[in-house]
Amino acid sequence: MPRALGIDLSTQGVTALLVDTDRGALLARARAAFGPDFPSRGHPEGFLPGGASGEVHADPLLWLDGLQLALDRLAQSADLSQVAALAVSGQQHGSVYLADGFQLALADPDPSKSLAAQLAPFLSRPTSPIWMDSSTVEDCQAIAAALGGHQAACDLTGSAVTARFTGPQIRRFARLEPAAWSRTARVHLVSSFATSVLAGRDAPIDTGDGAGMNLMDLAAGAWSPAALAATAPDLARRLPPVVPGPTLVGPVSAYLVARHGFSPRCQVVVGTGDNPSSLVGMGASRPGQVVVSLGTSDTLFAAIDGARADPAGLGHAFGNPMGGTMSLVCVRNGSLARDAIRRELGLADWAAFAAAVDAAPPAQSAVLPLEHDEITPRRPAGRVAVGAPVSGPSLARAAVEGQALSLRLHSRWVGTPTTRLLLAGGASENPAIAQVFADVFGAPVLRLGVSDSAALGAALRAAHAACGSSLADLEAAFCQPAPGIVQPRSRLAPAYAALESALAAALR
Ligand code: XUL
Repeated sequence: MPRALGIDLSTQGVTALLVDTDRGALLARARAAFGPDFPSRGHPEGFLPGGASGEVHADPLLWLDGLQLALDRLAQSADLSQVAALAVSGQQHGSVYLADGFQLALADPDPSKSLAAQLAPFLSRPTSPIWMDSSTVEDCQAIAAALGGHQAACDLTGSAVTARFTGPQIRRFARLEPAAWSRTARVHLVSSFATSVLAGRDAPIDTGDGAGMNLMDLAAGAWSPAALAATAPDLARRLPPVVPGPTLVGPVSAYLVARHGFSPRCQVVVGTGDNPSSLVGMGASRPGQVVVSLGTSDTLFAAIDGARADPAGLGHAFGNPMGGTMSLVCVRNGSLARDAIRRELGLADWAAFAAAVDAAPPAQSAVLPLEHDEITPRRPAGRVAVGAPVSGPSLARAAVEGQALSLRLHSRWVGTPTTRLLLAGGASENPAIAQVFADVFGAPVLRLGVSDSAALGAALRAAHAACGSSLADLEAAFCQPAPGIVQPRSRLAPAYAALESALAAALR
């Protein structure tokens, strides 16, 4: 009876999901939240408050403590000795810097002590920059110049040189802290770091997460010597190898066997980023459907045929863990902006917000609510309004329409028509928001029956790569949409097309 475990290390916590792939059943779920579960660490949202130059870092030792707590909690409701395979999904772009000797610390930790305590002496940088960091503007310019400009960088790596990506983060560190850089023997991503710890050996990076670094030749699925040279001295020897998604890393560590009760035969599959993992967990790893995930950040992603790059340099192309590539558009002002508008309008809860969206007439105006500086489109905080003037509670509808129209506009480079839209994330449960997305994209909207799509994707990847389960069977068992398809209202299409053009013009 193959049991597969998916572990998602997100910005705010760790979610572990155990599934039985024969019965198509979810067996157990456990979660550790970095803020509420570790109040004395003082990171209520899971990361360290922003620095003066846009730095946003997190504590990699808190990630390890969160991982252990989630496994302890999972062991209370499930027998971990029955787990046949596991894989990790990690928030993308975050990086961990380790000094020589870390391999030994990984291979032979003392089961009576925490992983964090034993790995702490091997951090050559005490904190990890994460995806919210925007401190690398100068480094992005330098890397882009060395690679022949942003367009050339995008053609090579799948993305223009992007502030939150790991390459620019590495360059800034090597430039500002050369002594610490010279002590750094290995740079890991969140996914490959956690995978290394679980497998007790230095793990590779997959092409899904590797493409979020501006260091990988996307078409070749290998590190690009030119990008490495443009980033930091002696980078090649500090990076683990890059491998395709279905690669086995080896059995779990002796530590996991002794401390958490895993079988020594449990296999670890290479980790990937949370967006590539969600692509699998949503049952969307083959082209044709588009996923919109409405969370702290809103993301839009889809499997794509061949390799493509966004000529505007805002969208990204990553490796698809199931083969080929995927697109990603990431918007920083997601739930944060919706929530700011809800509070501004004095709406007590999301039901009241949905009622305000429903009460206003559709496709009259669009407001792009940027509470913080935005990455897609690249703009300072502030609101961009098009169409009829907006007042009072109709701002709720105009803001959701503005967000949906902007995602539509900034994903047009992908080129594939949207046959159906899979909506995920907290706000997707709101029927009024789902209807706006159906109308704006002109496609039926479905919602996934199971939440935690990143952790689920990790479990399905583990079962596929290590237990030989077929992807089609796994999708049929775990990725069925919830009942109720939201159909688009085609009569609104011309008005939304006009608003999208107006928004494009206003953003130029
Ligand atoms: C994607 C991105 C975020 C992070 C955090 O490029 O920056 O979606 O993966 O979840």
